[in-house]
Amino acid sequence: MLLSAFLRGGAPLIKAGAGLIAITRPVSPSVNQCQLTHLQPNPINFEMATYQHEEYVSRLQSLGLNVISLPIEPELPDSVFVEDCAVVFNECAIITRPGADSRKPEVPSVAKALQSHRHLFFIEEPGTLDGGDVIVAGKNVYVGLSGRSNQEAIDQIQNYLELYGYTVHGVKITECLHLKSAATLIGPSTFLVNPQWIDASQFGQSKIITVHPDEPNAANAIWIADNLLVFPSAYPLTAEKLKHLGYLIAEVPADELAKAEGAVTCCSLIFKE
Ligand code: CIR
Repeated sequence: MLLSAFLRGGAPLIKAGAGLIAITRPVSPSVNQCQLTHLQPNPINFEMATYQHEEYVSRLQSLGLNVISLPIEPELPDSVFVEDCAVVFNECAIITRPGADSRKPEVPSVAKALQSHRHLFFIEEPGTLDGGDVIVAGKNVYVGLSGRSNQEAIDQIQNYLELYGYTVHGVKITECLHLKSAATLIGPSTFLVNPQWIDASQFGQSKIITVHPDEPNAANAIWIADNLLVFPSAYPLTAEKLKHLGYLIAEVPADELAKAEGAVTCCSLIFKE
């Protein structure tokens, strides 16, 4: 891995994303018709959302990731949230069957983009799965039993991944859209968690870091490598805590797409080349 140090915004970061691909897709102009589960409609400024998304993409590029941008999907309001369409492992990828019907047409273009990189497995009816419900921690795969992802999908994932030695765990969450709203992996065995939305004992003996209680949405971070995180700039108290713990933080503006219940992990599919 290339570890060339560089300076941006005064903070020393490392180009730790070399050797990683990130699939992204621009914000759809119909984003205001997005699915909403826990939020009331709040007008999304398309130009601002696009600007913030471009900042996100350029930050991934500056960290060394090879970004593949899929064509815009003007008719699919939630199509910027590519994370929900697939889960990519080192050995294969699982193409999801999103829980919201309006999101199912987002999947084929993501599958097409992945087919030259991984062997593909597909979640079949009656299984439903959003990629935002899946955390891969080594050979443990945690799947949120949310309003979008069901036990049938978990059974199919277990079946596909047994071959590669993974163990799949169904995880209970409350009051949030996806497992990754409540928790993300920020180290080989370290989770950033909002304990109001998940009982972290479900992650076994892992190390747990909690978000600041005033920032319930701050548990969604992208762990690139080593101790480097891509983190939404809207959560300064949790960011400060993480910096004190030794994390390097690449902060990105993400508040416009937060009105669509999206966070930083949702906007990319990141995997080893
Ligand atoms: C939805 O409800 O499906 C979108 N409005 C937000 C999806 C966010 N995706 C994610 O957290 N992985």
